Amino acid sequence: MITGNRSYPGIMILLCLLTLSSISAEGRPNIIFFLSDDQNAGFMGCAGHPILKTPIMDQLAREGVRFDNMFVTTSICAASRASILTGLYERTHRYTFGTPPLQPQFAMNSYPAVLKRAGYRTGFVGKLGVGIPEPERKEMFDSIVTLNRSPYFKKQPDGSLRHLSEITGDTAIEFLKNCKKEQPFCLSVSFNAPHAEDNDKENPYPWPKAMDGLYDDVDIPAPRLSEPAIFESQPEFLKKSLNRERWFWRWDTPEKYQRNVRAYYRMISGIDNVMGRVLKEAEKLGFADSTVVIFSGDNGYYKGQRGFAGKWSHYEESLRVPLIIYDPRSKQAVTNRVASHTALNLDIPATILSYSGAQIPQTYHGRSLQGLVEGTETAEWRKDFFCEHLMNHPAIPKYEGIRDERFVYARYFQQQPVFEFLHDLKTDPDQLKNLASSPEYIDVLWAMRKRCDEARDSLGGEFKPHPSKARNTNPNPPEKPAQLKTVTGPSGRAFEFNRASMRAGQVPALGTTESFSWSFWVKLNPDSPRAGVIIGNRGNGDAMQFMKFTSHGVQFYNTSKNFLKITKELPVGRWTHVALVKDGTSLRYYLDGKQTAQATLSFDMPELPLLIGGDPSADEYISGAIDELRVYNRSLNESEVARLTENEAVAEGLYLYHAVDNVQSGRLIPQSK
Ligand SMILES: [Ca+2]
Repeated sequence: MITGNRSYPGIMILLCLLTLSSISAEGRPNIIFFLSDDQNAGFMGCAGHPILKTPIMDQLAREGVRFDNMFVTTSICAASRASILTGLYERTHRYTFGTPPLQPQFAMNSYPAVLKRAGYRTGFVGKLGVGIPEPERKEMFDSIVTLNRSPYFKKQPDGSLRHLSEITGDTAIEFLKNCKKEQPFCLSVSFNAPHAEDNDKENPYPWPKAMDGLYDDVDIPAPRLSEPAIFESQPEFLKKSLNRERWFWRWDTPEKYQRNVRAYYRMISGIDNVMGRVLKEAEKLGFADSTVVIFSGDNGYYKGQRGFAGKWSHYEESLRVPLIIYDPRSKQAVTNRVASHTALNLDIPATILSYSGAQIPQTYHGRSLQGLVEGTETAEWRKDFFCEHLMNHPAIPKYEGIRDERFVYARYFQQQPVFEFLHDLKTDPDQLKNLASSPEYIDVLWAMRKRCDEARDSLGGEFKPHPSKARNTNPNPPEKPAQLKTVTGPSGRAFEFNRASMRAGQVPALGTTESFSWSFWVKLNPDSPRAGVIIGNRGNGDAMQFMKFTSHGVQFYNTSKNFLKITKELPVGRWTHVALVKDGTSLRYYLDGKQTAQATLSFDMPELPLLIGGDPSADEYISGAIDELRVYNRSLNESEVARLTENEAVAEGLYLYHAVDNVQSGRLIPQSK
């Protein structure tokens, strides 16, 4: 029934050549840590999945140890990845979408920083997903190449398109080729796949070409727990949450469900294939018998169960992730095992450091799993763990809770009144009954509440909004004063951004035949390779439509399909006047009043909140100053653009105008004409 019989030969050889011993310098092993994005624990052949083909993951599990009670403490990319780097709970590291970057003391104790100090060559490839300022990055990584989706298919120098998973593999292989036997390495390979392309409702799961045809003939069974009554049993705030909203994007009709599940499976098989390529290269380079391989995921995933999509909430589908640890030096007697101990994303950095022999920082909340892998752990293991979700998002309710081996307690503490869940996994493994108000469970409820309070208080106390939140993720926030630094600009004062963004009104929908113009002065900070000006709603919720001006060019972005890039250098370190004129389907790009590029635009843009600045959580930010931002609802001609570079007013069609001379005591007053 399944077509596309594929084999991944590399690892077979890799895993058979383990008798020789040539561990790197001082006997310290190399480490390759693969992380997938939005893959629930069950989505692997070795975990019993009836359809998915994951031969490399399966082989690693056979030759290593698979943990079948592996959880994340916060089920979302940003916070979980920060926990994986730092060994800390979200409540302590305080990093998630929409917060300022990771604090330096946490970055400096992250596993790559410790390993680098210990003499390892540290590399990172793929989705970092955590805002880390440049100085700390340098202390963490000898080599870092961040790769982000949107779109998944990237144009190559020869004009062909290559899937991001393959590019991630190519880049990982490049890192390996530069490694030497004398210096141990730790390479973290963080895939973007199988995370959906959220802004593309038509084709949200683009898979690598190597997976074409796979699962074509498979009928995907309906998701478990998808009876409408199960969804209906949820409290209103979960029925209206993003878990439901995205279900309508992904899984709400049988046709969409079939198409999207197949595509999602191809993305998982696609990363499995790339893992095989990377491991084959490691073997070719002679690292096979000295390299510990770890595979995990950043959060679980609802694929239609309970009428939900995505992650975020407290159910098992959201919290459970894969974990496989393979050590080529392990004795055969301890391999091909499934460990049932409760393992956490927080344990990954302690585990990596333990393999390296480096000191595990005492501040880490997680523990090394090495003893469990080797079957030598003698200390008592955890019986429960704290879990939470603290991101500010209007459609993701915050919660905190405790999961032990029998009960799951979760309280959505910002509901009024606080909404509590209590599930008994022994009698109700599918968590269909909420026992929080059941008289027989009153003692359990009180005990779980107390345990939750203790854990919460030991990790940072009751949730408080971040004191210096970078941006408000509410799509309809009240206009808040933006605290901005002012500098001298080409016309009076200008405002300087550094990893901040500011909401400044709306830009109406831009139809293909309509005309518009943008004009502003910018001085990009030369020390910041990512510096750029983002105008649009990048990072503000899910839709991502924006114009981005960087030192390399302009991106006009609607979805991964509707994407236009003009490559033209924008000077850094000096004030430059930028104008982009949309004249129907034609785009003209002006620098300092001179037209430098032209492009044809063939898609619409919906109405945009005008957000000026970057998206630190996606590693995109502006570092530099902007002055005299004007948006016109018509196309400007060349002489009008020239007049703007002389700071002469061009009033006709001026739709929105921000001059920083309106800033009073750090408060920007939007002005529109
Ligand atoms: Ca994720």
